[in-house]
Amino acid sequence: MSRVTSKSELSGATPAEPIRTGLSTETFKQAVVDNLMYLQARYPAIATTQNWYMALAHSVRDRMLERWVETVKAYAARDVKVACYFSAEFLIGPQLGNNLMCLGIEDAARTAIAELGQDLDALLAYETEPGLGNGGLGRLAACYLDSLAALELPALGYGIRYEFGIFDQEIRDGWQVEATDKWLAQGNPWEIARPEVGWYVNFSGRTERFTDGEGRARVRWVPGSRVKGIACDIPVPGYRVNNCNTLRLWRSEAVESFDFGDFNVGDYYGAVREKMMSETLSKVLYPNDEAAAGKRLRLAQQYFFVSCSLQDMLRLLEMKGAAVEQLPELFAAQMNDTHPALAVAELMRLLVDEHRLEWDKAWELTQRTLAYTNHTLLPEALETWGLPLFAELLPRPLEIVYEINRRFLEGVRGTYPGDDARVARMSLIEEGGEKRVRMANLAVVGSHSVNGVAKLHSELLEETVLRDFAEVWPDRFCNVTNGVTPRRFLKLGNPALASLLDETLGEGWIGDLARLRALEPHADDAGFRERWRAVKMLNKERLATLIRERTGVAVDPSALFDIQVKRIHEYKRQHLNVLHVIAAYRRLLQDPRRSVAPRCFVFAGKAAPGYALAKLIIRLINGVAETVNADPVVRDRIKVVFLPNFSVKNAQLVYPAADLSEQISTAGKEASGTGNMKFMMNGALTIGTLDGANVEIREEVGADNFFLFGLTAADVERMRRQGYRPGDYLDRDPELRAALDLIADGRFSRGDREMFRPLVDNLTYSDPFFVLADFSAYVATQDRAAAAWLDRDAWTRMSIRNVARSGKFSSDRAIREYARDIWHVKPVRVVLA
Ligand code: NBG
Repeated sequence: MSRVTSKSELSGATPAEPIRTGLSTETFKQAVVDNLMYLQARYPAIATTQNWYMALAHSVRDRMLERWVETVKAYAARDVKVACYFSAEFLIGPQLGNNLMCLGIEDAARTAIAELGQDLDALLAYETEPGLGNGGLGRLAACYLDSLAALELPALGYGIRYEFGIFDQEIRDGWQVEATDKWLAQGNPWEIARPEVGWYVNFSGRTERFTDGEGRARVRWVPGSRVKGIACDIPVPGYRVNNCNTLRLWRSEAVESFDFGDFNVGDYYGAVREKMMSETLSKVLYPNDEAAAGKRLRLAQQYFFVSCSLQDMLRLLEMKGAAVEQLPELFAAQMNDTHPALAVAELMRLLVDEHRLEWDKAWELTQRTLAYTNHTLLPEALETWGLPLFAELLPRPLEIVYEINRRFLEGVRGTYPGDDARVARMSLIEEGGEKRVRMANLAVVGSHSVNGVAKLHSELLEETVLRDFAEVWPDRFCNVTNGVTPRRFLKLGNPALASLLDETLGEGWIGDLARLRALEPHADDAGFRERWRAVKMLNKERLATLIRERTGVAVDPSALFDIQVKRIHEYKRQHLNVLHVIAAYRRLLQDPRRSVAPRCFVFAGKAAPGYALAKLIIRLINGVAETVNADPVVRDRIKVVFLPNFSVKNAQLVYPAADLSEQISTAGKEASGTGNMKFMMNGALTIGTLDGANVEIREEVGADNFFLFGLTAADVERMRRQGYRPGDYLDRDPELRAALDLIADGRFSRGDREMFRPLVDNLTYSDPFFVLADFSAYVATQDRAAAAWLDRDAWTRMSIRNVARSGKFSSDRAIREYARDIWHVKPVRVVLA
C-alpha cells in the first residue's frame, strides 16, 4: 500500500523509466503530457499548437540536460582547453528538428506525438526561429558551433541575446516592408536564464590615477553608468555524441541595487529611466550594410558582450584552479569579424587594472589568447568608431587603445624609419577629418592569428587591406575556408537525399563528408540517376508548395529552378540576374514561338532597411515577376518569384530544390559565400564568377561541372584603375540596352518611368560593381546552362558530382583546421554516468 505507484505501472504499459529521460513511446508521451500540465497548466483536450510545441520542446530539452551537465563538468577539468567563439551574431535557426536529429530521437518523438493526436511536422513548422544574425556571418557561427559539438571539441559560443532579431520582411506592392521580429513573444523553451551568472559592465564617466597599497601606479575607472549582463544559455548538442556545448548569450539588465538615496534623490522616474536605458542595450540586432556612424548603442552592445564574456572566461579559468597567467593554455578566443575587437582592449584592462598584471605580461597573454577572422574586404564595411563617441562611452578602454598604439607604432617606426605614410596607415587611429578608431587594425595587432574565409579572400586580404600588417607579421596570417554543417543543410533539410545516401554509401558519411566521393561511380548508373532525379523532384514540389502559399504563384516543379538567395546587395548583383531574366523575357516577346526549357527564377533575401538601392532591386524583381508571370506570350516558360522573409527555416526548403545556384558577385567582393556550399551539397550546379569560395568549389568539382563567367578580381581592379565606362557596354550589346530600356520605360512599374530611375542611372553612369561589363558573358553562360539542362542525364551526372565533391565544404573540415592550427584544442569525450 505504501509503495509509490507510477501511472505507467498502473496502466500496465512500460517498465518504469525516468519520465524526463526515457525514450519509449509511452514514457515520451507521458513526458509531453506532463509538460503540458506542469509547465503550462493545460490538458490535451484544450491544448493549442503553441502548448503542444512547448510541451514537446521541453521534453526534448529534458533529454539533453544530462549530456549538457556532464559536458560542463568534463570541460571544467584543469587541463582541458576551451575554444570561445565571440560573435555578435548567431543565426542558429529552428532548434526542435535539429535537436531531435542530434539526439537520434526523432522517431520516438514522432510516434509519441502521433499517438497524442498531433503531427510532428506541424509542430516543426510552427516553431519561430531566433533571428539573431543578418546573414552568412551569423549563420557561419552557428554552423561552427554545430561542428564543434559534433567533433567533441570543448567550446563556448559568446554573444548577445537580442530581444528583437533581424526584422521580418513583408512585401507590399512589391516593396520590402520591415516588421519587428517578436521571436520571444511565445517564450523560448531552449534557453536557460542564469540570473546568478551576471557581470557588471562600465560605461562613460572618467578615469583616475592612484597608487595602491603596494605602491603601484594604477588606474581606476569611475563609470557614469553600469549595466549588468545576465547569461542566457542555449544547449548545442553534438550529432550522436554525448557532448552538448553551450551558447551563452548576454541579456542586459539594470544593476539591481541602484541607490536612490545616493544619486537620485527623490527622482524615482529618473531612476526608472536609467533602468530602461540599461535594458535597451540588448534590445535589437543591427542590420548590416548600413553606415555604423553614430550608432552609439551598437558600440555599447559590442563592449557589453565582450566585457561580459571575458569576465566569464576569466572566472571559468579560476574555477579550473588555474592562475591567470595560464589563460592562453586553457582558453582560445576567436573574434568573429571586428564586432568583438574591443576584446583586445578589454582583456588588457581586466588583466592590468583588475588582475594587476604588468603591461608586458598582460599583452603577451592577450595576443596568445585572441585570434581574428576577417569577413570582408569592402572598405565601407570595415568598422571604425569616431573618437568622440569612443571617448565618451569607453574612456578607460580608449586609454588602453592609445597605449597599445603608442607601443605598436614605436615598433613600426623602428623597423621602417622615416616611413610616416606607413605609420599613418597602420595606426589604430585614423587621422584626418574626424579621428576614428580602426577596429580591424586593433584586432590584428592584438591577435596571434588572422585569417580570411576563402583562399582568394585571404590572399586579397594580405595584398590589400591588411598588406602592411602581413608584411610585418607574415606568420600571423592564414586562411580557413568556410564550411557549412551537413547535418542541418543536408540531412535535416533534405531527408530524401540523405536516405538515398545512407542506402548507397552506408551511414557515417555525415560525419566524414569526404566519403561522398564514393558516389561518383553511381553517376554512370541510369537507375541511380533516375532515383536522384526523383529526390530532386520531390524537393522541388515541396518548394513549389511553399511558393504558392507565400506568394500565390504556381510554379512547375519540372522547370529548371534557378535560385539566388542571400542578402540583397549591389555587390552580390541580384540586378545582373534580373537583367538576364528581362533579356530572356524579351527574346520571347520577339519570338513568341521560340522553344525554351521552362525556367523558374527564385529570389529571396533581405535588404538593410536603410539601403535604398537594395530595396529598389527587390521592387524591380517583384515588378518583373508581376509583368512576366502575367504575360500570355510567356506561356509559363518563365516564372519569377520573390520568396519573402528568407530565413534559416525556409532556406532548408530552398537549397534542396535548386537546379542552378546563382553565385554571381563581382569578383573580389564576396569574401567566401556559404550559400554556394549549401546549394552544391544539395546537388545544384553553380553559375558563378571566380569569387570567394566559388574558386574552390570549381576546383573541387572540376571546370566541366561549373558554369564560370565574368571578370576576375584582377580584371576588375585593372578596369577600375583605367577608368571603367559602363556606357561602352550599352553601346556594344543591343540586348543589354533593350533590357535597361524596358526598365526605364516603365514596363515593370506599370508605366511609371521614375520608379527605377535611380537604379538605371546607377548602372548607366557609374556601375560600381561591373554589372554591365559582365552582362554578355553572363547571358552567354546562362545559354550554355540552358543547353546543358536539355540533356537530362548529363545534367544529373553533374549534379551527382557536385554532391560527391562537396566534402571539403563541411564545417567539420573548417573547424578541424581552426582547432589544429589556431586554437590548439582537442576533443574531450563526454561519458554519461
Ligand atoms: C560575410 C561575407 C560572406 C561570408 C560570410 C561568412 C560579413 C561581414 N561577411 O562572403 O560577406 O561567407 O561573411 O564568412 O557579413
